[in-house]
Amino acid sequence: MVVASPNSMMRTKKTKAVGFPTIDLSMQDRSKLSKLIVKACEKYGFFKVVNHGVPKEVIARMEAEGNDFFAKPTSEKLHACPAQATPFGYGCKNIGRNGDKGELEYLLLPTDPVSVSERSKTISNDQTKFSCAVNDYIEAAREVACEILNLVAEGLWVPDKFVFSRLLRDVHCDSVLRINHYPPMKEENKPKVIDQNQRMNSNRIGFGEHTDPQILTILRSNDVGGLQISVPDPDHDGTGLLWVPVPPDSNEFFVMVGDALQVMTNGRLKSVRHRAMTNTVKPRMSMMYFGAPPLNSWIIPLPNMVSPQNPTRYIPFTWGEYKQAAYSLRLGDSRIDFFNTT
Ligand code: GA4
Repeated sequence: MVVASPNSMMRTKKTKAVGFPTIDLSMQDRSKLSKLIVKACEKYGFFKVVNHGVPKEVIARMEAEGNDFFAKPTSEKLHACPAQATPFGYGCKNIGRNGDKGELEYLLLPTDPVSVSERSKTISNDQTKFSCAVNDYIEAAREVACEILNLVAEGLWVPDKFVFSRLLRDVHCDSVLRINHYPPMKEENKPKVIDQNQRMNSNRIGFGEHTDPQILTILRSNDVGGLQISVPDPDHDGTGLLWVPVPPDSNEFFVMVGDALQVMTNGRLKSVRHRAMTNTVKPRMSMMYFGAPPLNSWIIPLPNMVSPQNPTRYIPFTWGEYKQAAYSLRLGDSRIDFFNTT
């Protein structure tokens, strides 16, 4: 049974409870665990993991480095701006290359230790401390991602259980770490908007709705809410959608299926549409590890996900091609649709 803890329950305007799954990674029964994970990925493309085994100290050091960096004066943060043609470094409000804006500032980092160390020079006064904290965090998040992906493969009866995790462990993997900082918005700057749920929502969108292009995302935030996921509205036979706020939990991780995993499972697992809202009171800081394959990897539905009854839904493409397409589109575009066979 997928466990929806009471604090992850959310009442919609029609007083229907919408819960999302919480998965205990320390569960002994591996077959049951893999089934729970697959079920969560099929239904929501999203779940929370508890008992993940990442030491608190690894998370705390990463959090401290993020806080120290964003507390710096803007003039200093700008030293970490991206070099031309790379998305890496410090960004403020601009998202991607096609005019998307958000109410946030962020750091985007590559995940290989040599590049992290190289980048650290422009980010921190203590390069070694910063790169150690980042590398330890990346390693821990990758381990969580790989364990979940092995369980996904087992739950889907894929013969090679390392088929997904091997891509994240490849030395040439294109994984990314992102640290987002949403400063509190002053009341007078907040326009009133009617959201998808047809409710007045006076919070401003901090990072617009999108799906993550990669294989799997491991998200962790401080104790400030803001993340919302899009789920089927139980009142409309699954045809309508609702935005469901995710209560923050600074000790645990949230897992999101990305587009590449949706394609490799021939659409069985769903990449989750999500967004982040700002608030008036406290700064929110989130950190995401985006697990991605090497640029030249083919993203193709796995043979056991395809049958005469369930033919392949996507044309073959490499991760590099998909990434290029993502950067040529807007944040909220459904880029996966460009690769449909129909
Ligand atoms: C969404 C997930 C990651 O944050 C990210 C984002 C990237 C960026 O901010 O540079 C993208 C966005 C993300 C998807 C579409 C493209 C690329 C902005 C954008 C408009 C780092 C990623 O890999 O894709």
